[in-house]
Amino acid sequence: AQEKLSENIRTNQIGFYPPAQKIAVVAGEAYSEFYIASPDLKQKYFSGKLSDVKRSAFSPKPTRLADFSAFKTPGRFVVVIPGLGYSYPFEIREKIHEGVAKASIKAFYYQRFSMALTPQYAGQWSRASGPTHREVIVHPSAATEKRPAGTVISSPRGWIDAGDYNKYIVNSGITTGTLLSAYEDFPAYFDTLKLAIPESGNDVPDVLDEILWNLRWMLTMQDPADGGVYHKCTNARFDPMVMPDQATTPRYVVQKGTAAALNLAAVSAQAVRVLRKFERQFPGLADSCLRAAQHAWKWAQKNPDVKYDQNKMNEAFDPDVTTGAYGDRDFSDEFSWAAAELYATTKDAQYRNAIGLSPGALLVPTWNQVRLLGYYTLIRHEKQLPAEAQPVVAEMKQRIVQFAGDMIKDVGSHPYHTVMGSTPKDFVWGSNAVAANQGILLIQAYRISGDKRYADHALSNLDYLLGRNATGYSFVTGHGSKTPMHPHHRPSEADGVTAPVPGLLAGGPNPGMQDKCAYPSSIPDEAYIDDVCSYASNEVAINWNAPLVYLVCGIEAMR
Ligand code: G3I
Ligand code: 9MR
Repeated sequence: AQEKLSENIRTNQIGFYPPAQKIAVVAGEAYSEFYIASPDLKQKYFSGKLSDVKRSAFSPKPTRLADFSAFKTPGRFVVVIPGLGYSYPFEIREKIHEGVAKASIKAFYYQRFSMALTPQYAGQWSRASGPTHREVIVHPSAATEKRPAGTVISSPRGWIDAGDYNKYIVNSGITTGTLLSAYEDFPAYFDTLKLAIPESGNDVPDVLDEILWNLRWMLTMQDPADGGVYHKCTNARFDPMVMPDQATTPRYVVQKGTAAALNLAAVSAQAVRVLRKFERQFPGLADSCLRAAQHAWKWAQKNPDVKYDQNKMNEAFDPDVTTGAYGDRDFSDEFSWAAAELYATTKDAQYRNAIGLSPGALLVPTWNQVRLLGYYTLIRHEKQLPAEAQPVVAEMKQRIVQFAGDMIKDVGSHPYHTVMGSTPKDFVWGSNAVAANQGILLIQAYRISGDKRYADHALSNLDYLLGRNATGYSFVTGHGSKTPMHPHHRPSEADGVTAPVPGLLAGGPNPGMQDKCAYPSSIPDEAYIDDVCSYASNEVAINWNAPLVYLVCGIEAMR
């Protein structure tokens, strides 16, 4: 029969390592057989039966699985379901995710403020520099005696947060921390990874050069007089869909807050450990970071509950600021994370006492929940920590492995056979970062326990992001056959280039649908639309790309 391409056969659109688990998911229950063929369908290689029917509690759509893990031959293939059609092509080979790995980090280069992207490094996505942010205004909400409202300060560099042209300390925190953790966990992998960025010629790993672009900005957000940290560097209202060089409305630094101080403390304390190895290239920077971290920590101790409440701020001060709030209200996890980073760096007992062990259930990290970042750090540096820390670290290890065990328990009955989507609660704004952060947790559990099942499930969450999901999209721009073409990303929309900036992870299914765009479905795992209108499902964000970096680079590194 003449088979057709079917979007109802969903699998990783990039491909598989030869020995890895290989699964395609078939939407519907009408078919029972599958085979693996060459993309022109002329060669048939492997055949099998589909699994029994899987159903989730939150979707009426049944699925069956095609498991071709036993097929290990390198090459380019499709999955064929006789009568239904064939899948997008994929490859089987070693280093299969290397392209996505590099692109996921290079995406940060494309997000840089304060510099032009030249054709040499940015190809068709080259663009003029936006404003350098060397003249940023102190908003009345942030006024002090030394820096009264209207004072001009310099706050250059940093990454564009997402689809909008602002810089938020809270979101930079988890992003930069996650990238530093990727480097700390897999240094040998990153030491030789070349990304074709302007700094590629220096003798510093490219990923570290990229991280420093943002870290140096974060340091400018600290008020040297008191150690407090401004919540964000932003304009008053979101820019229209223009290129960065047209994002010229005034930028402000706004109110200091506890979350901002602790995010800077955590990230700069962590950076000290990495930068000590590059003292020759960056003389004094590690020391500056440590001073900044300690100063911010002290500010947070004196100001332990300063929330960023944008509405309240707007009642008291002009101009009103209506850009992203990142308004956390609970700082216990930020205290724990910052204390853990300061402790791992300094071994000073005052910080150990502030780490605490949360009695509640562990939570997968997100911008307002960072407790596990501290656990990961202490576990990573366990051997260098004083004896007094060992019992706490032992308990953290045990709890992470237990959490991972709970995560994978019922995967066998899930429609997409991934940890991601076990519960409809996974489908929040930025759900793809939930998948990636679950992947990080599973990798941590694997590193702690040596139990390979955790690494396999981390990989299947990557399969989810690259196409084995209920939308049928590979969510990384430019990587896969069906990928987002219209992300809510101002440069991609305004640059006149058909292809969006590559390597960016779209937000993903979000039944909240806060943008009120014309979603094709409101079922939690399908509530996604590839439309520039959709900032709630199709924006990109640095805190979503960073866990993708960790997941895909970690997996490549571990092979
Ligand atoms: O905290 C509540 C929780 O108690 C409740 O159970 C849950 C139910 O939906 O909602 C939780 O609040 C959510 C909040 O994120 C915290 O997770 C909100 O519904 C949700 O709308 C909110 O979404 C955030 C969104 O901004 C709107 O504020 C996203 O996490 C955040 O990633 C996103 O970030 C934006 C920036 O503001 C601006 N730049 C772009 C960036 C990405 O879209
Ligand atoms: O473009 C904005 C996006 O970056 C934010 O994540 C999102 C939520 O805060 O808001 C977007 O801006 C929209 C605004 O909130 C409402 N009017 C339409 C804007 C999108 O063009």
